[in-house]
Amino acid sequence: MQLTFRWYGNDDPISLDYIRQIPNMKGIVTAIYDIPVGESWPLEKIKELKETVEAAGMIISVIESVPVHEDIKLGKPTRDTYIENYKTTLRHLGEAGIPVVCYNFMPVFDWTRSDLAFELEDGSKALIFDEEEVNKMDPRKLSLPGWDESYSEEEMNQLLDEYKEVDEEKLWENLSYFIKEILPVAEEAGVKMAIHPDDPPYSIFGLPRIITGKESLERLISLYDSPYNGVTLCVGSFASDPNNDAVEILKDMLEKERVNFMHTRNVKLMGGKSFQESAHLSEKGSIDMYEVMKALVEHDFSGPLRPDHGRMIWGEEGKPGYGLYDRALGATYFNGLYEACVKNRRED
Ligand code: DNO
Repeated sequence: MQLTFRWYGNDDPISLDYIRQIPNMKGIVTAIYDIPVGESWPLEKIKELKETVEAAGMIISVIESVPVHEDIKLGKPTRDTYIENYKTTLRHLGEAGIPVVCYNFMPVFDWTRSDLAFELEDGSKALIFDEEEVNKMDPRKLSLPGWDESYSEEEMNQLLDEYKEVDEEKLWENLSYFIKEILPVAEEAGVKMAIHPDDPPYSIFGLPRIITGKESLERLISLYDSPYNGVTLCVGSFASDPNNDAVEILKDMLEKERVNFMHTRNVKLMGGKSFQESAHLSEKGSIDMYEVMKALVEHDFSGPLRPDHGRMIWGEEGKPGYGLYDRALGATYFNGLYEACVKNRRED
């Protein structure tokens, strides 16, 4: 395991110097945020970012994300231009020595929650998904921090209309087209692709969502048979659907050697489709993190892992899910589980 931390670039209130002080912190997960979705990333800008991170004594482990333009997901004729741009970005990232790219194929909305600062019983604040609240939300007026793009009401209306023609099978076709185009380039560039599951992993606002569980990951990897066509195994996203067994999904993908990036965050299922983002500790949520770490160690997982969203604790304010303190607590927790699992294994 290579321990990593997400950093939102120079505008992030959490500095690289602080991140480096978390024990065992090796890698940074970041992106270039000021290039419009669909345009290619210039090599110079990538190199600059890399130098900034390296000057702070760490490396870039993953780019999260290179966003996929909606025209690609919609399968519009203009997609080919955007796919060419994506390929250019991958070539440049490869040239700069970036080993992994995370992306997702969620129509319009990235991760979705009903409340970004829900007060848990211990006074900390967490992101939650309340099924009833989400059903009342108007997608045309929705925008959450951390998304790659937000739209004007008019653009949003148009996009939602266009998606009326795209059902799950059509979205699979469009994903398949994209993957078959970009994977040969990713292979050549030495950049491993890691698709992020849909969060939460089921349809919301009537939009199709397809990266939702074990079967869909198997279908995904069968689209292009290569270790470069892998996944971001976000246990928290998968576990948000009570029908998923996140540990089983993880083991399946580890066996098939397609886990290119790990997101470890816990969720507490609240009945129906509702859930809260809990502290990382197993007993605080619905995921057994010991089992997660044990599976990683047993499969000699050496890829990047980041403690995903944290709660806001100790009065910290900032980007919901991306404060310093609780994510750092998560990191030390995973360090502990990792050390125990590795030593246990040696004794066996
Ligand atoms: C939320 C993240 C997602 C993720 C993208 C990957 O905090 O896990 O926004 O970065 O879905 O493309």
